[in-house]
Amino acid sequence: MDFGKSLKQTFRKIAGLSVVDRKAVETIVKDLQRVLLQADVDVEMVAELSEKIKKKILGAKPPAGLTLKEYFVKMLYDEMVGFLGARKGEVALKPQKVMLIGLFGSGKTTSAGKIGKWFKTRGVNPALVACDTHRAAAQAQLKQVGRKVGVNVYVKGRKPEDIAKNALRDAKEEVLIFDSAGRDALDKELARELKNLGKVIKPDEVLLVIPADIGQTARKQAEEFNKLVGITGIVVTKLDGTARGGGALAAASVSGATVKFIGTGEKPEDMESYDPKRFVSRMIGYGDLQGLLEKAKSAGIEPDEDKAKRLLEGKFTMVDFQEQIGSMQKMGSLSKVMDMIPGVSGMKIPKGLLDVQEDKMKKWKYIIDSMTPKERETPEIIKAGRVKRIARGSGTSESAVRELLKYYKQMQKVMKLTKGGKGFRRGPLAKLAKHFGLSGI
Ligand SMILES: Nc1nc2c(ncn2[C@@H]2O[C@H](COP(=O)(O)OP(=O)(O)O)[C@@H](O)[C@H]2O)c(=O)[nH]1
Ligand SMILES: [Mg+2]
Repeated sequence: MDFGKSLKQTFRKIAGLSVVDRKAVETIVKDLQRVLLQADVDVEMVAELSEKIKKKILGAKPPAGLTLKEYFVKMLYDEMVGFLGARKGEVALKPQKVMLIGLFGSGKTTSAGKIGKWFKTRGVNPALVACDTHRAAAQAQLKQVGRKVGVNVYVKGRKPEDIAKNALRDAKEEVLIFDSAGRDALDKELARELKNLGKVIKPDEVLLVIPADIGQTARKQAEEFNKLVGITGIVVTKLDGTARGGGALAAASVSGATVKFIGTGEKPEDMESYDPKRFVSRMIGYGDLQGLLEKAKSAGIEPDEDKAKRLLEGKFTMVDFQEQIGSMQKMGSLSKVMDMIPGVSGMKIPKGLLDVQEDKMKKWKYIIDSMTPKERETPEIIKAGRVKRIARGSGTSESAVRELLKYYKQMQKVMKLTKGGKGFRRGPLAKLAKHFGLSGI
């Protein structure tokens, strides 16, 4: 099973714990160890992390507003983020020279095209330079890659240094990405070739390309390359095709180098700048858990067990809706909030539901204020006569009242969907969602 799926299950197990005692923590840590070892993470690193997690959770006093279990989830999330990358991999969007190095088949040529596309879609004009003269078809391959993503490829010259020199002289593009030759291992010959090429290029970035399937060996490779030729960062490719991606990322992180890009497929668009937070969030399917925890805090939303229970039972009234509107206003746009809620982020929600404007929400608040308590509890009784009265009382229009009622009905439908949805009503994530009083959205 792949790393992301197994890790997600471990998080679900935490959310499903009835008590967080020593035994429960031991079980979770064992589970995590199995997941990490399967991903080819170094044994010592696994042992170290296990001890750290145990120490942090046993006898811990959770911060205000979080239960011990929620704290456990958040702590493990933070630890995983740190484990899979000390830093976010930022590559500046500015004119620069990027040199790609690495062994045979690691994905240099493919990555050159992908990184070119990455710059291009961000408005910085790139070109590729074909400095691999070692393999016969290498230049033709790069040309093809360049055609695919619609960027120039410079090939003039016989030796790698000459090709680089010519490109540096001729190219008008803002970013130059230099492809280079690999070998089966980092031998003297390759080291010398890369050093010479580096002297000519004077690159701003030297990115070592490493395939994820080499797992923990990534550390040794990164250290060796760094010692012999110097690197500014790592590109981890082929994360899509292996269960060992976690091991490779963790190993790259301890080598001291920053992973700047990750390759997640063979297509030109399958490359992204690496953000460990986003990577872990996406893997465990929590949306941006961190962001939600922080936002919920700053918005001062207190857990409301009663309300949450009612919502989870599918009793969703205008009163709940009114409260939700209040929460939404505090937390920003509804779509932002939705993205961050466990169990909801992956759900199909009618698009219109998310595009409610601020001023509309305000209007709706006035409208609900103008309803009688009975109307709020059973909005179905609001027919033409009541619509007129409410419109007048709230200083809005009848069409605004009708629109709100329609929206409310749609919301109820979504509620019914979430009721049956996995991991939301009954699932282990429900509790966490409850904490935010947002379970009904
Ligand atoms: N699935 C997958 N395949 C990749 C990825 N990156 C590169 N490849 C494949 O790996 C093989 C070697 O890539 P190439 O760029 O020629 O490696 P190079 O020798 O370092 O230049 C090719 O078949 C690529 O299509 C990736 O992120 N995912
Ligand atoms: Mg190549």
